[in-house]
Amino acid sequence: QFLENVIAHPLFRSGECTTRFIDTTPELFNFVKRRDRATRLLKFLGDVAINGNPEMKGRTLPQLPLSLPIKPVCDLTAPIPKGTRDRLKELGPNQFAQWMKDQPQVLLTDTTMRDAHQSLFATRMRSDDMTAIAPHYARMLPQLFSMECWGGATFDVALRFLKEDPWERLARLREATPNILFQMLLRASNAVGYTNYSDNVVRYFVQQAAKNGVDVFRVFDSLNWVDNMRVAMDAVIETGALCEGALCYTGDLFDTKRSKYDLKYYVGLAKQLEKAGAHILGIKDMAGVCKPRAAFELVRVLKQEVGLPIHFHTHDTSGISAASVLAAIDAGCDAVDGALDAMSGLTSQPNLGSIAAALSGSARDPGLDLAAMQALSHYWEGVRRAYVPFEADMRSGTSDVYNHEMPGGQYTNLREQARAMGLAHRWPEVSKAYADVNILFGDIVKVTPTSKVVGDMALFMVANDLKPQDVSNPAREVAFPESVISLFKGELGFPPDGFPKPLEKKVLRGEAPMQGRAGDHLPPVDLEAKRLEAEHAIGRKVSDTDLASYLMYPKVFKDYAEHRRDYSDVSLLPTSPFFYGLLDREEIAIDIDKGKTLVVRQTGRSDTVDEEGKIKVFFELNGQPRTVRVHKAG
Ligand code: 3PY
Ligand code: ZN
Repeated sequence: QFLENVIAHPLFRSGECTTRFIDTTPELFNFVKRRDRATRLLKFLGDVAINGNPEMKGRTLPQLPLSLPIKPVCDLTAPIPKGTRDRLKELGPNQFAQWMKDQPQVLLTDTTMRDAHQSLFATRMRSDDMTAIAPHYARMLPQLFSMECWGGATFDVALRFLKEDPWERLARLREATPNILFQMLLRASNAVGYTNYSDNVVRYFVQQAAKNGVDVFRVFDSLNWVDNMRVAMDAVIETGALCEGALCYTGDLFDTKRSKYDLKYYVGLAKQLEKAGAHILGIKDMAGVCKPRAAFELVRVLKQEVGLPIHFHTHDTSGISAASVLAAIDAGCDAVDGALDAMSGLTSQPNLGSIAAALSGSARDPGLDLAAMQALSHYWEGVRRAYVPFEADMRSGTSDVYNHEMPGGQYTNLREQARAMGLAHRWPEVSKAYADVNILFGDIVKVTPTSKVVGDMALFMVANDLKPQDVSNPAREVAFPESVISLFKGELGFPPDGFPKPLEKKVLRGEAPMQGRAGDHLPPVDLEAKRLEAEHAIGRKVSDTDLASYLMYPKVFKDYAEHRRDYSDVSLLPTSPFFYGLLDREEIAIDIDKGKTLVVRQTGRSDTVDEEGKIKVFFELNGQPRTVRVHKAG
């Protein structure tokens, strides 16, 4: 605690302390008795019991108690079979890519732990639900190509809403599944954020991710600007990990009226990515608009034009994405993404179990154990029940996706944003405005973060009853959202043909957009100075991975660190008590360390508020009575 006292001391924070600081500051040696982890976790549970989890505010809660997810029967003491990660270690990335092309089977990625929940329930899946099943994956599905389990929105949401450390999630998963490649989604210069970072920050983030267990980096740029991907791609290649350079698919390959995104455009992009050093070429159909015919033609031609293995990713928003996946495979695609059955469909990926079953016995049979996939899916079915309040009220695929082109990973998040702004009932207008904004912006690639800007503008238009002609009318004053101004300035890069000039003029009020990459204008960040700044901000030592979090999201990380200080590591709680609190007489076990388990039982609560406005919540902790006093909010 001495170091924490030093860091927290006002004199130290002011930067004015001298070498005599320690000798002349006796209070540095005042050590407060820190409440132990169990007490802090009880405080959290008490708060949720009385005030609810803030995340649940305004949502319809499920019927409690929830039945627990059922884990498959699996001998977890059995040795872990070798998998793709062992092969990568053996071959290195170049030969591994060659192996991908040479072997006849189609390789499968399971996106359940990243894109599937990002797309189905606003990225809210907690680490506990993932780590509980990770050792089963290692033993039951060692033939998987990869597990996409990190990056994209999961980083931000873990810290901001779930109050857990994404790096700890990665470490726990890595320990449990050492044999299967872990894949992350990296937004190139935007890393896992919504804006371009300094080049050295992007490099630092990639190094930390590789060091802590990411093997495959799917790198994309939200405007398909390959020059803006090089820093991230070079950093990945330098770590020895697999670099999957992804082109984002948008529009319609066969729509001659929209020739901007034709075959020539994608072949050109793929060649640039190959030249930039990608080991794998990703086709990232983030909205799920790549129709079967387009998927076949794209893969067929790209297989001829580039020498890289191809990995196809899509979303099932339309309801027919499995047809696109099978078409891509027919055209020679090397690897495809899907989500395990219970986490598939709608805005998520197509059904991995069904794809595997459809291919079984064929020349390209992926060779996975179908029964194992079903057993794991059964577990996810149970997990999903706890997240129902975050799901969009969507029961079927919708061909409307070909109009709005909203990424699957954005859909539930944007609905969330609309809900928070009181616009839930005007969702059809939001989705129409989203399509209008795309046209206003010049028909751009929409994927994080450009998709976020389009979403912000769509919400802004609906909230302010603005029509596209109001936005483009030079005589009509419009207070554009900050993110729109930033986009037109070029802070996220540029589409190949720039933004439409008249709107650019209006948004930037005549100011010129920046020239070149944002990264060329952003000075390198002094990482050690930032570490010190972070330590001052949170009053404790900051690890390398903490620093990476702070560099991405300084305020979010600070809030998270405060939450952790007050409540300890809430990621260790099972999901139902985390979101919904314990029912009276309900008991849970919390594994706080290897071999150290807390048994917590909520025994009741006081009926009345005391003179300080507090309610007592009664627990038993390992059989001993404990009371938590909670301030009743509101
Ligand atoms: C993300 O960047 O989070 C995405 O899922 C983009 O599709
Ligand atoms: Zn996706």
